[in-house]
Amino acid sequence: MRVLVSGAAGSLGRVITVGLADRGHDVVGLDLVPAPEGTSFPWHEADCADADAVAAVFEALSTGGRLDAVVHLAGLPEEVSLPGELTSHVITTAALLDAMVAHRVPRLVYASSNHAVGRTPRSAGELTEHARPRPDTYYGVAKVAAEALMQLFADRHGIDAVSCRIGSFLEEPTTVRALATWLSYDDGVRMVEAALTTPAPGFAVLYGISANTRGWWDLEPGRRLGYEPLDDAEEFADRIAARPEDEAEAEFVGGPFATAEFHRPALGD
Ligand code: 15L
Repeated sequence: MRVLVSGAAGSLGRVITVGLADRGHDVVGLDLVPAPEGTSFPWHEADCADADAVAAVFEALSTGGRLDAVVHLAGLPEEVSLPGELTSHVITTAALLDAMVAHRVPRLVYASSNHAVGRTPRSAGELTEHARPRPDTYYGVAKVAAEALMQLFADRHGIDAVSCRIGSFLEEPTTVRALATWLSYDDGVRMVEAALTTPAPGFAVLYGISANTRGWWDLEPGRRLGYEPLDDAEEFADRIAARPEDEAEAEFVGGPFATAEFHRPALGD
């Protein structure tokens, strides 16, 4: 498939682009910054929050053949202000979806986050795809809104849009929480490839974690889309020291983002 990957220079992007290229996909990188040294696929520098810049990238790409999908990984990975989060996650998703409609690109795979449902208490039991939006931060609010946009464009324009609510995408888990929420690099590539290739998903949500022994997020929605995780954080368990924060981080899906440390006004300081 010919796939445009936004946020290609980011922590997710660097892994996913190489993984997809290794699996034979024709990857095109898109980021605010130049391609990392040694990048062997085409690259466009643009801000995904700038709709005109995004439209220009799609226009340039249209001369090189059909684009089959967009993998949208661009966006701040942490909590900033509400306006900052909305720009970073909602406006970028909107700019890409508008360009996809204009150029008849049929599929979007999105790096959403567990923080869209991060305030769901652990005591509620298994976290399923039907968990209602329950963000833990403005970051989570923006992920919820980006998912809503995907649903809207799926309904209005028939775009297949798979939202991957990712856990902790790390080389290895480093906290007790991550023993449950870890997404390994290899499983991350498997997840994105499944979301790209599964037939006609419409709008769908999956939980992006590995097959962690301690996981409590439902893996079935991903399996239905062809995502079969193979790694398990448990192999790292004996290297992880307990911390005083572990208990509070275990209370809600979003871990530290759901604690009082992140409480702040929606607007202003
Ligand atoms: C995310 O979505 C964030 O981008 C990252 O900073 C971590 O908080 C991660 O989730 C997580 O929940 O571990």
